[in-house]
This record gives sequence, structure tokens and C-alpha cells, in this order.
Amino acid sequence: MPAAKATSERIPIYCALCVSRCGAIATIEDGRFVRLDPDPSHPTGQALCAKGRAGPELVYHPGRLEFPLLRTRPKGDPEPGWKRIGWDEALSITASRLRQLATESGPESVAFSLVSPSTSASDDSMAWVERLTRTFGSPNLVVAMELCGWGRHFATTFTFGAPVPGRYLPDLEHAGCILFWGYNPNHARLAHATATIAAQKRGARLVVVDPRRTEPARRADAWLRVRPGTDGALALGIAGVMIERGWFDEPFVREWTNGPLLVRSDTGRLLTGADLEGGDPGSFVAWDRTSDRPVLYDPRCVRYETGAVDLALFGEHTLETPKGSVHCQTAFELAAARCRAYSPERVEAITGVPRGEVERAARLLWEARPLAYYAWSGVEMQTSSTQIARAIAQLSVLTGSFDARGGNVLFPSVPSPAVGTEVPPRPEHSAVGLGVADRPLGPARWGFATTDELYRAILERRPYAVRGLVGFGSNLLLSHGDVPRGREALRALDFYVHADLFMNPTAELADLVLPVASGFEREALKLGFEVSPEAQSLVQLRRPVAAPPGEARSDTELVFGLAVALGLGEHFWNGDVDAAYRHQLGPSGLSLEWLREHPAGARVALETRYRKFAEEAGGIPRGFDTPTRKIELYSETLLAHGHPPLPEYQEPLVGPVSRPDLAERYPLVLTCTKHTLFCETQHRALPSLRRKAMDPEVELHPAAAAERGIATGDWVRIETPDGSVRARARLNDTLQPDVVSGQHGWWQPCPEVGAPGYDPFGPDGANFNLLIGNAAIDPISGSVPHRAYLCEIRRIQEVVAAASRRA
Ligand SMILES: Nc1nc2c(c(=O)[nH]1)N[C@H]1C(S)=C(S)[C@@H](COP(=O)(O)OP(=O)(O)OC[C@H]3O[C@@H](n4cnc5c(=O)[nH]c(N)nc54)[C@H](O)[C@@H]3O)O[C@H]1N2
Ligand SMILES: Nc1nc2c(c(=O)[nH]1)N[C@H]1C(S)=C(S)[C@@H](COP(=O)(O)OP(=O)(O)OC[C@H]3O[C@@H](n4cnc5c(=O)[nH]c(N)nc54)[C@H](O)[C@@H]3O)O[C@H]1N2
Ligand code: SF4
Ligand SMILES: [Mo]
Repeated sequence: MPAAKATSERIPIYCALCVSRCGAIATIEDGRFVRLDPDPSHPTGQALCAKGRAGPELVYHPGRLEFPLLRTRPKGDPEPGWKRIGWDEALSITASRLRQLATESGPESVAFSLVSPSTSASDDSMAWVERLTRTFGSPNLVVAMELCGWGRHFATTFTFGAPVPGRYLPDLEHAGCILFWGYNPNHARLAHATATIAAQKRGARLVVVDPRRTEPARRADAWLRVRPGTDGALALGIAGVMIERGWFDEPFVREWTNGPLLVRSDTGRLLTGADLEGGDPGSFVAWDRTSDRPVLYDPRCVRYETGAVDLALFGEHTLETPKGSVHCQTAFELAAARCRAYSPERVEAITGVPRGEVERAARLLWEARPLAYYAWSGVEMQTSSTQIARAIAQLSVLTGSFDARGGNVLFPSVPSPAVGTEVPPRPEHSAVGLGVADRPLGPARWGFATTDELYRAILERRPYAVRGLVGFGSNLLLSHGDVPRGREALRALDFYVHADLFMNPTAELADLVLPVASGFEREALKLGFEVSPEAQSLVQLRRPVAAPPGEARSDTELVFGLAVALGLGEHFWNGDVDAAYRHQLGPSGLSLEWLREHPAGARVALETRYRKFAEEAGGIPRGFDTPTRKIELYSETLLAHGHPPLPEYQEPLVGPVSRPDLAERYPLVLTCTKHTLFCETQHRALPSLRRKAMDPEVELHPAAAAERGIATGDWVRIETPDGSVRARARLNDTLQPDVVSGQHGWWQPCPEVGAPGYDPFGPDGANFNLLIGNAAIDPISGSVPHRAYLCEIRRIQEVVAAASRRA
């Protein structure tokens, strides 16, 4: 019999494995997904990384979960006794246990967790998970917000009233100067990496702040090699030079920030109309230089009183008030003084960045403006992440680049309802998030819980008991610090259901594990691709290019199915995902059927508007969503909660300056970085990737290595006050000599290439986060210092290679 004719099909999709969401073409041969290539016709399709190309290996991996698994033996038992069950039973067990917990202890006693959308296809379902969390009545969603998203999204909300640079993305196409601060798009987001190369080709300048000489640092006009965690001092120092030299957009600062407002020296509060004779109490006060008198500013109409023509940005004044004379300085005077205190010399001493480089960077940011910036992991996982984010934000403000062409811009988006949050919370769901009492301005304010708070609520029942966890991915025990406590907490849960592609060390503590379809095996609706206005105009219904293994289902189907089982079907179109997609598409006028037939997607015409804060309605400018309706260089909100109102430098809490006692034993500064070949704690089981990186590594300077008798490739022990793990040494002479950089996420074996797995909980393993405690944290956000800690490195004498092959 003649062989059947081979069929081959090429389907335009996008890789959903990470935040880049690269446009791609999937090739299907004889019904099998065999390869993924870049799709240059797609706005994010210039390149694909090795992870994307390994897509078929992920899809057909023998370790993928295929069926719902129910634990039949106690937690902690080395043999969990997983029993295969059907989906109906799995959903009904989950729904009845969750309902029981909600009845007994309130819906807040159930927390939800989600693998970060930056490292996975959970972006496909995040809004639905949020909707489920909300309609169930839980204020607690754990999404690594304190490690990954705080600085980008919420810390800067105190400055701009909006998430910068998380949502006001760098307008790389038009930027004059690009600033990447603790961000390496070549590893993390290829769509930004290719756009940056294009921008440099047309003449844009690039400034990189990183302790390591990354690929972008190599190509940069300035690379500032900062000591990990001292970024706040550097940002203040650069701002200080800019202000000192007059390298800042004075009209912008005067008109659009709260810099001209007067601050009382006695209380630190903004002077208000109520402080002055007969003044409107809702107004603030500035100083007019021409009339040499105080003038009122009304935030409700975002206007100064008429006649105020020449607001003073600098200066101090003593005003007579009914309660006596009050000394005041302008907020900008105070901000400038704070920045000037970080002279280039002082910055050099703190950060290790040569003073000349501080000045050169300041000049570059100013002369090459508009400035488009992105700051990420390097400054998120710090004990002063809030201050750092606000200090960096000042640089954007000084250049006048906020929402300006070539600056950080809120790109237009395809109109669509906010399905995650459009359902109002029910009045009986009145419990506040876990962290609200301790950190009222932190992630809990926006519905996100940190793992520290989660573990406390489970183990100590404070501020209330959390008894249930619904995990959509999220490998908490590998991705967060305080691992032993986390393990104890997860074991102590009354009910834990975890949905994932693979069994991971966190899922192993679940009562029920559900198999999830990967991004290549499920449909997903994406309205816009974030990185540019052009990319934002594309709507794509991603077509599955392979069948899910066994009975695996998409997270979206799981959410909808669970919602129906929980009696929440009314909020989920009674389980009809297509109806939900139609609801999302409604305002755009696009048809679901059309998109399904056209996998390359549709373009929606969008208009990019800049400086939207200046747009007027009824004669009133829109302004900013802050208490003063201006950009808040000076934040009374922070002050009212006992935090510095101006960005301030704070030494890393676990560092050589704060803890000289520890530094004696642990003299090296420890940071870490993501792996170019793997996302976070994933992908080590994929042979084509693992072959290129068999073992966890720690980079150290040749001098530090020589002192310790360490050569490249040696197994070493990384020790901190909290724990110890192993890694192989790699020498890197671009580091400061006392800085070392490790990798997190190692646990999975890859037998196909003879690569071992690593014990997630013991010192002979390689779980980096065993090294990090949850005690020293950012007081506002609870961010944990995965990127600035103290450690010592020792060569491991004995031959441990054999021991590591426990897989
Ligand atoms: N290949 C790959 N891509 C990914 C991921 C992945 O794991 N692998 N993860 C995804 C996720 S979840 C995220 S959050 C993004 C993150 O993407 P990035 O933020 O780019 O992540 P990293 O490369 O780990 O960190 C950026 C840089 O911070 C530097 N750094 C370390 N400590 C400090 C410090 O104290 N100060 C400063 N200024 N810099 C410091 C590191 O040397 C590194 O070069 O990437 C996403 N994309
Ligand atoms: N030391 C150190 N620790 C870090 C970081 C660091 O740089 N250094 N980075 C931090 C950051 S930025 C982040 S975002 C977190 C990331 O931490 P996590 O959010 O835990 O992310 P991952 O480890 O990538 O994946 C967790 C699990 O999600 C599963 N998964 C993948 N895709 C899907 C999906 O579509 N659906 C479902 N249900 N499951 C899926 C994976 O199989 C994996 O088991 O780690 C943080 N921890
Ligand atoms: S950078 Fe790599 S993993 Fe991320 S979307 Fe692009 S191809 Fe996929
Ligand atoms: Mo992240």
C-alpha cells in the first residue's frame, strides 16, 4: 500500500511562554506540531528564543500531567498515593471543599495563586482567575507581585497615579534615550530587545544599569555597574546632577508636578488653604514670584488661581497664618536637596559607579531625551524596592518624558471590558486582604497577597486563617524565600488544589492536582500586544497547534468549569467560554468566528495620543490620579503612613553596610538573574535547552575565586545566614569583585541528556531561595531581597557529582 501523502500546515500563532509573546509560525506535519519559527509579519515576530523553539518538546514531554490526581496518603508521606480520577469528580471535590471552607471560615480563608503571566501562558487566563477570585469572595491572590510587579506597577502609582513603566511602556520606536535599569530584554522579552536594536540603529542612545555586563550593557552608550540594591543612591545622584546643572524640563516640572507646592517645615504636610486666612481648605499653596505672594492651587480643577503666572520651583518662605508664622519650602526644593545630597562622589562610594559615569549618564539622559525607561527584576526584589522605583521615576519626570512621544506612553488599546474586575465585589465579601493591616499601601491594597502573608495566615491564622489554596501553576517553594516555612504552611492547608503542566515540588503538597494544557494546546484571545501602538492594534485568537496530553484542559476551561460547580455560573456565562470571548470582543465589533478562521488576527485602527494628562474636559485638564492631581515627587500619602514622602536611599537591609556583623562571615554580595534558556523554575526538563545548561551556576569575580581556590566549573557551596545550596562556579570579570550572581529555579531532572534533578529542600540541592529569608523586606510592599543579600562561597572539596544524580 502506498504511504499516505505527508501533510504540512503552517499556522500563525504567537509563543505564549513569556511576556514577550513573540509572533510565530507553527508547523504541523502529519498532525504533529514539529517546529516554531519567527513570523516577521507579526508586530512581535522578529525573533524567537530557544525556549519558544523548544515548544514541541514541551508539548510532547513524557512528564506532562495528563489526568486529575487525588492524594490518597497523608501529606509528608513519601508516597502520596496519587489516584487518577475524572474531571467531574475533581471539580465536584474542589467545589464542595471550597464551599465548606467559605461557610466555616469565610471566602477569605481560601487564597488563589497564579504563575506570573510574565513567565507563562497564564496571561491567557489571568483575568478569568481574577474574576473567579473576586466572585468567590477572596481578597487574596498570590502572583509574585512583591517580587515581580510592585515597582513597575504600584510603587510608581504613588508618583504618577498610574503604573510606570509597567503600563506606560517605553516608546522605543521614538525614544531618544533608552534606560534599562535592572532589566535585560535580551533574556526576558525579545520583542523589546529587537525594538531596542532597531532604535539604536536609528540613533537612539542606551543607558544600562546592571551589576553584570549583559548583552544590552555591552551595546550601551553607558553601563553603570551598580552594587546590587544601591540603585536608589544612583538614581538620586543622577537626578542631583541634572538639577544642579539645570538639565531638566523646568516648565514641565512646574506645570505638571507638585514641585511648586509649599511644604510645612514643622509637619512635612503640604500647606493648604485652611492654613491661611480665609483660604479654601481644599486647596494647596504655591509661591508666585512676580507678585511675591502665596497663590492657591485647586486640585479639583487642576488649576492655580488666576494671576499666578510665575510659580517658584525653588525657595523657602515664612508665611503668616492665623496660628502664627509657618516656615515652608517648595516640594521641589526639598526634592532637589535630597538629590544633591547624593553627590557623584558619595554615589561612587555607595554604589561603586565612578563619579564621572554618574555625570555622563545624567548628561545623556538629558541631552538625548525623550527618555523611555524600563526597570524590572534587578530593582524589584529589594528591601527598598518602593524607594528605588520612585527614585528612578524622577529621572523620567525631570526629562519631561512622561506620556510624551518617545517617553513612557500609555499606548492605545482595543476597547474591551475589564473582565477580571468588572463584577463588583458583593457587600458580604467585606474581608480585607491579608497584608492590609501591616502594609496598607502595599500589594494588598490592590488584592494581592505576598507569600510571607500567606504563610503566616496559614500557620498562625493571623490576621485570619487561610485554610484553602487554589493554585494555577505557581511554584511557590522554588520561586519564593522562606522555603521551609512555606513547605510547612502548604502542608498545613485543609485543602490545596493545584493545576499545572508538570508535577512540581509545590504541587506535590496538594490534595488534588489538575492537568493543564500548555499555550500551544489551547485557544486564547489576545487583544493587543503591549509593546508598541502597532502591536496594540492586533487582536489574535491563538489557535491550538496540538492536542493537550491526556485529559489536560486549559486554565480558562478549568476556571469556567469550577465557577459553575461553585454556583458562580451567572458570572461565567454558565461555563460558555465562547460567550465570554464575545463579551470581550463586543466593543471592538470583531467576530469570534472570523477570528477563529483567521488565526493571523485582525487589526483595529487605534489612535496614539500623547500627554493625555493635559487633555481638557469642560476646561479642566485631566491631570493625574493622585491626591494633588499632579505628578507627586512629594507624596503625602506615603508620609501619612510613616514613610518618606520623597524618594530616599535606603541601604539593602541584608548588606555589608546595614549588617557589618553578618558581613564578617558572609563578605560577598549575592544577587541572581534569570536564565536565558529557561523561564523561572520551568523548562529544565526540555532536552534541547538543558543540553546547553546542565547545572546551576554562580558567577563570581576571578579575584574572589582565586582567594577561595575556585576555578570555573568547580562545584561550590553558596552560604547565607538562612541556608546553603550548591552551584558550579563561573568566572565573570565584569562583576565588582565582591559581587556574586546565582540562578534560581533548579530542581527538575532531564534524564534524556543525563542531567540531574536537585533536592528542593536540602543543602545538597540548588534551590537558590533556600538562601533567602522573608524577614528583611520592603516596609511598604513586603518585597524580598532576592537581589541583594550576603553570602560566602566555598569550594566543595568532595566529589559530589555522583550525589547530585539523585534523579
Ligand atoms: N529567558 C527568560 N525570560 C524571562 C523569564 C525567565 O525566567 N527567563 N522570566 C520572565 C519574568 S517572570 C520576568 S519578571 C522578566 C524579568 O526580566 P528581567 O528583569 O530582565 O530579569 P533578569 O535578567 O533576571 O534581571 C535583569 C537584570 O537585573 C540585574 N540585577 C541583579 N541585581 C541587580 C541590582 O541590584 N540592581 C540592578 N540595577 N540590576 C540588578 C541582573 O544582572 C540582570 O541582568 O523576564 C521574563 N522573561
Ligand atoms: N531568587 C529568585 N527568585 C525569584 C525570581 C528571581 O529572579 N530570583 N523571580 C521572581 C519572579 S519575577 C517571578 S514572576 C516568580 C515566578 O515564579 P512562578 O510564578 O512560580 O513561575 P514559574 O516558576 O515560571 O512557574 C511555576 C509553575 O507554573 C506552571 N505553569 C506554566 N505555565 C502554566 C500555565 O499556563 N498554567 C498553569 N496552571 N501552570 C503553568 C509551571 O509548570 C510551573 O510548575 O519567581 C520569583 N522568584
Ligand atoms: S522570548 Fe522566547 S519564550 Fe518568550 S515569547 Fe518569545 S519565543 Fe516565547
Ligand atoms: Mo516575574
